[in-house]
Amino acid sequence: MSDATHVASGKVREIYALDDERLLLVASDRISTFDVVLPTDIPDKGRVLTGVSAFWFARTREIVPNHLLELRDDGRSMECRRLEMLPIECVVRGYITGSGWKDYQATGEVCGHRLPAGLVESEQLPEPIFTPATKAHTGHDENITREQAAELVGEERFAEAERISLALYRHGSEWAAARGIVLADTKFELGLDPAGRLVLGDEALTPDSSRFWPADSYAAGRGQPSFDKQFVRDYCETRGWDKTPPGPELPDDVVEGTRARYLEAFERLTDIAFDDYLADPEVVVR
Ligand code: Q0Z
Repeated sequence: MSDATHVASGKVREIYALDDERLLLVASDRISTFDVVLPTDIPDKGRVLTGVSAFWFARTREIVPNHLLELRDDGRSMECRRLEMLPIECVVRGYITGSGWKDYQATGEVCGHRLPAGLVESEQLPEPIFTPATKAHTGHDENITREQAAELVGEERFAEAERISLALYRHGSEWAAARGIVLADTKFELGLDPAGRLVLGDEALTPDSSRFWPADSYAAGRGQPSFDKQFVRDYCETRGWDKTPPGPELPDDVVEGTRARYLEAFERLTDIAFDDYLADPEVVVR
């Protein structure tokens, strides 16, 4: 870490430059809810997210190459190839929720996809849809139409990004469904390598980049509990917090319950014991 230069901070992650070609992505144990980072960490959350991402990178290489070079022994950092990131977020939705549900209620469409009439909140879509968004530097990503996205990256890139994103979502959602987890939607970040080929970057199919719902309590027609963050949200609601910073400190039982949910997500998705990951992070890429 000593010769790495800090280059960017996300809400819960940091990026350092290792050299001209390589970045170090470090996932902290910070947690955000209602868009605010809370003052209390969830121990091992960063390791769960890094391990889950690395797991998917190893298992989706036939769909698309990815930026992962090496998983570090700390289990929370990965060395990556530096890419030229596309200026769009590649979102795929299999269920109608979040901003997609808002847009559908207002217009009957999401990102230019006309959807069947009469859908209810959280309903599964007839088929997954690619719903690109712009990267907003402040506030929220904004959904854009396929035409707007194609203008930003070019028609051919757009078509390729859509095909890759849908293939990744189909793979991930089938794998997760077989393990009792509904992958409602997810966001990918694609970039170009020096040869101009599309490469999967950032994190992939993690609880922070996706909505995971427990399949056993899923029912259309209402909002769904989050697999990982529901204890935190419920606690914040009982506190009557106005959702502006600073957020509340979390009591030990909420921290422990949330940590257990992250570990459960890791183990259900990977079929690997989390202790085995801590002992040797490379187990997820073998
Ligand atoms: C990812 C982000 C994070 C803050 C830039 N392989 C790559 N090449 C070039 N750029 C990126 C990547 Cl992953 C890149 N982000 C998102 C991640 C903290 C922002 F850990 N920004």
